[in-house]
Amino acid sequence: MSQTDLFGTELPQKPSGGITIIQNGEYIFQPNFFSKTDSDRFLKELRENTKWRQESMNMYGKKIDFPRLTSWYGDNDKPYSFSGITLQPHSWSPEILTIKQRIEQPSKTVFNSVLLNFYRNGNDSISWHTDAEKELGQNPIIASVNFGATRNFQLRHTKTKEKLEIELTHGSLLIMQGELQHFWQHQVPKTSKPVGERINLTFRVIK
Ligand SMILES: [Mn+2]
Repeated sequence: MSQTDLFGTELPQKPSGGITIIQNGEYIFQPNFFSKTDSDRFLKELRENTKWRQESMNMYGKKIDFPRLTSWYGDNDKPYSFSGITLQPHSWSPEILTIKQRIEQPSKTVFNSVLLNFYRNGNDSISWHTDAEKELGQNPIIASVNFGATRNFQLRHTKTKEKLEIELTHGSLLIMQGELQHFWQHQVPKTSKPVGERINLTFRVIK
């Protein structure tokens, strides 16, 4: 059986759970890392218990809300800056700590911080960016956990403009590693399809 992309082109079969090597980067994608039961429970708990915030940025003197809610949890009080804002972490909640402990073995990493994003519907999104902030060090390992609606995650090579797409399903785990953050941008585009709520956690190591 082969997968096809949006244009009906055949894509190579990826060994489930293995490392996929791409030009200037590597990733591991496990679509069913968490069981359906666990995923349903985590989605509900994260939705209700997380200290969600509407962050905004200033653009030409106008306050622009980010098209998603965010929250930052972590080990320590090191502030973390991204997209022009600085966040102080909340202390780990039981459910976030459980998720962190479950993904550390496949990631071969002990994480000390996580950024959570709440995509309320298809109008919420994140546009092209990299997770290559200097606090994350050289070649950061980023583990992305997904609950709720499936959203399309796109990667774009900054030089060749090659594009890859991964459907981030309920309970999936995507680990990005190698030099990927230096050569590939990523985004979750808006969609006109009716989609439900999605919560994404990206675990990181802040140096
Ligand atoms: Mn990112």
